Amino acid sequence: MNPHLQLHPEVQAALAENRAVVVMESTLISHGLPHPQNVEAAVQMETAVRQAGATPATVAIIQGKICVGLSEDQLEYVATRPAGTIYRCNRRNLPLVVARQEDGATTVAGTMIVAHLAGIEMFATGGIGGVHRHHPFDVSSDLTELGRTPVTVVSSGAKPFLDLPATGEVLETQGVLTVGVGTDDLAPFFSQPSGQSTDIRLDDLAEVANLIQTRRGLGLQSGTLVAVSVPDEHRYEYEVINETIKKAVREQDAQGIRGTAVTSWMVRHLVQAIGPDALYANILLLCNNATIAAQIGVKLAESRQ
Ligand code: PSU
Ligand code: MN
Repeated sequence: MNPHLQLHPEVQAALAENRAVVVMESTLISHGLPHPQNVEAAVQMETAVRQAGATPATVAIIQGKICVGLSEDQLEYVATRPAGTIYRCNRRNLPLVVARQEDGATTVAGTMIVAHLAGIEMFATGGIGGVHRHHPFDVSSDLTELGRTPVTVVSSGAKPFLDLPATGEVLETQGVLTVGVGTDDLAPFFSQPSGQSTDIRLDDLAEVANLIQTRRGLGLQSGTLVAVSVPDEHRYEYEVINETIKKAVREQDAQGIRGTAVTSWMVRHLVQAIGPDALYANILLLCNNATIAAQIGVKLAESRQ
C-alpha cells in the first residue's frame, strides 16, 4: 500500500477480505454544506453504505496524511476547519498538501485518485463538477480525472448550475461512459428533466457491475459516471429551477465570484432562493447515491469471489 495512505482499520480489513468498500469525498463536508448538516450528511451516507452491506471510507488529508476512512473526531475536524485553512484538493495540489503536511478536503477528482491508490472502485457523491456557464474554459478537473482514473462515481450527475451540454461533450471527449440508473438524465440532481441525457440507462445493477468489470478487463484507464434518479417527492421541475439558476449565475458573474469559490456560493444562494427543502433534498440524494454505490460494490465483490 502507498505509504502516504492511512487506512482506517475497518477499511483495511474489508479490502484484505475482498469486501465492498465505497469512498466518499470531503469537499462536500468542508466547503459544500453548512455545519452541522455537513456532519449529519456524512454520517448518514456512511450508514447508508453499511446498510447496503459495504464499508464506508470518507477521504480527507489530515496534516499531510491521506486518510481513507475517518474516525468521528476526524470527521468533525474536517467539518469545522475555518474557511481558508483547508485546501480543496485535486490532482494539482494533492502533492503540495501532503508534502507540507497540511489539511485538505478532496474533491471528486482528488477522491478518485486516492480511491485508485487504495484499490477501491466505488465512489458515492452528490453532483460532480463540469463546464461553467459563460466560462467555457472553467472546466472542472473532475471531468479530466474521470478520463484518466478507473473509478466509478455514483452521483446525481453534474451540478445543475453548470453548462450541461458542454459538460456532456467534455465527458465524451474524455472517454467517460455515463450510465443512468432509474433515469437517463445526465443531471438529475433534484430537478429533472435537464434535457441532457446519459449514454445509456441501466436499471439493473448487475448489468452496471458487469460493465465496470468489462472496462477493467479491457485495461482502460478511464472512469465511469453513474447518474442516479432523485426520490420522486424531492424532485423539482428543471425548467423552474433553471430560472432561479440563471439569475444566480448572472449575480455571481456581476460580483466577480470565480474559481474555487463558485460552488459554495452557488449552493448557499440556491438554498436561500429555493428554501431549506433544497438542503434536505441534497442530503437525501447523497444517501440514495451511497446506497446504490454500495449495492454495485457488493455485486462486484460477489463476482470476485
Ligand atoms: N457538489 C456540491 N457541493 C460541492 C461539490 C459538488 O453540491 O462542494 C464539490 C465536489 O467536491 C466537486 C467539486 O468535485 O465541487 C467541483 O468543483 P470544481 O468545479 O471547482 O472542480
Ligand atoms: Mn472550476
